Amino acid sequence: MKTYYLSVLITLASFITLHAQQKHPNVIVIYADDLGYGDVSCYGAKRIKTPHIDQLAKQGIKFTNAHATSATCTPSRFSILTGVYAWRKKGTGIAPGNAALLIDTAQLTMAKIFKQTGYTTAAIGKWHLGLGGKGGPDWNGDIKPGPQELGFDKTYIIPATLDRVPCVIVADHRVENLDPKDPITVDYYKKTGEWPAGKENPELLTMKSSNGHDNTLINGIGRIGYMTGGKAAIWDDYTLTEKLTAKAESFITANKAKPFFLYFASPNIHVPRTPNKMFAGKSGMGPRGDVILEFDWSVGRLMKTLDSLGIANNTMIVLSSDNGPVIDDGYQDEAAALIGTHKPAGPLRGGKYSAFDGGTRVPFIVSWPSVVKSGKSDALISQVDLVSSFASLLNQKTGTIQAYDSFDMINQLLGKSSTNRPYLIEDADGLGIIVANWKYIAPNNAAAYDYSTKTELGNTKEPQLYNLSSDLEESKNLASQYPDKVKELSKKLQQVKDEHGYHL
Ligand code: NG6
Ligand code: CA
Repeated sequence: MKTYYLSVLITLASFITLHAQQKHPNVIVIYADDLGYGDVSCYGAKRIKTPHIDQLAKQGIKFTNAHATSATCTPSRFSILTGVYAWRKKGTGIAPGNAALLIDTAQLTMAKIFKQTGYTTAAIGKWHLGLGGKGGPDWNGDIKPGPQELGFDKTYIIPATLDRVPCVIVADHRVENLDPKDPITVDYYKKTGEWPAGKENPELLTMKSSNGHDNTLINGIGRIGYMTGGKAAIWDDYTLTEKLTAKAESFITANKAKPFFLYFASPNIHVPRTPNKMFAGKSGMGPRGDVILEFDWSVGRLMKTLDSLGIANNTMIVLSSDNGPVIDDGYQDEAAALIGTHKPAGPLRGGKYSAFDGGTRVPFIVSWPSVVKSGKSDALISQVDLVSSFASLLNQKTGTIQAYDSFDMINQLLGKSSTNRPYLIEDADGLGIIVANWKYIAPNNAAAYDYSTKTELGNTKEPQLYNLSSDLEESKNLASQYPDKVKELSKKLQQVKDEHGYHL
């Protein structure tokens, strides 16, 4: 009899633990930079193999119609973290490296949702949402407000992008390894200090620019913006992913016993592409392909760490990218010459910076082995939805005032529903809207083509209407054929803009 009760108790206890765990899984958002819809093998890439990402897709759900909110980085990051479209707020375009923090500290964020539920939270990797108060960051003092004032307990970040100064890591509120006797100065308008610039000393370059990127030379690579000082703090481009991955692994290990949330924003595969020697030359596609391998490796490392700690089953991983792919983004790194038959945007038209789907439709994978069954989902979903979906998972209210552009799509994320978002907004130079299989791009005066990146930007002075189910490549503008559809979608777009304001 005794054994009977004991076994009932044990079963009950393990049921309760499992249930508690399933309510509070660890959550990792792995956010790649400029990784295209067609850049990973589970989304159709043939010339490049991404076994770890493929494994994640195999054990979880591969979304085919998931979008970043914008075709560039800063606005997409603003939206994924706040649940609000960046185009509603002025000054949320690609941020210089000395921009002030772009998110109001009173704003609800993804990190706050987890923190309020008792999670330990961390942001590791690329930030690119500004730092510091009005006037920007004090690189030599306490750098705040920043991610820590937005709900992240621990932070270890690249302030802006790999190609923007200062090329230093900010650990919590301080520049890591900064020698106070060698203070940092940053200027985005004029040269500061004596460090050579690519423009003046091209003979010192180890990687030549193809467009811009001719200001201060750091590690032989011309950057955007000028800096001087902080020599001991300068990162090593070639081992940066390795370093950030190790940091993420220690965070996971240190918090294995209680729920954690990790926002791991990889610097891959943005320019300058500087693969670790483990990957240099391995893809046969030059540095662009090599850093895809590097990204895949870092994903694998995180998965292995979870496995070895016995917490993989109860960890939810969401993997995606901040915008679509670009081949030449301003450095001569052979990306175009070696691309061969590889299609970074897969079947989609356009890429980074573009209003076509190549700009925002990106890989999006959700894995949570103990809860999510393996599969594929064609549900229309936006990264802006993660805030409300996580809130719903944790039984929290986003308090309608805050993450107002974020829809609760937790059932779609967990594979329990494939219902589309009622509409989805894409932001490039102007706005576009998708409703079911129809996509409308509002007329706008920006250039239709960018000659430096060789990207079809998709801007025209005429309205554009595409049927994505029969014409995924957005090749046939049906606007004049379906004027009522154009009217309906442009009205819907205007209504969404008017609901909470806009500046675009
Ligand atoms: C562009 C840069 C590009 C990249 C991009 C931002 C030039 C010529 N081009 O202005 O290299 O840095 O900004 O990329 O300087 S993002 O992914 O962070 O949005
Ligand atoms: Ca990006």
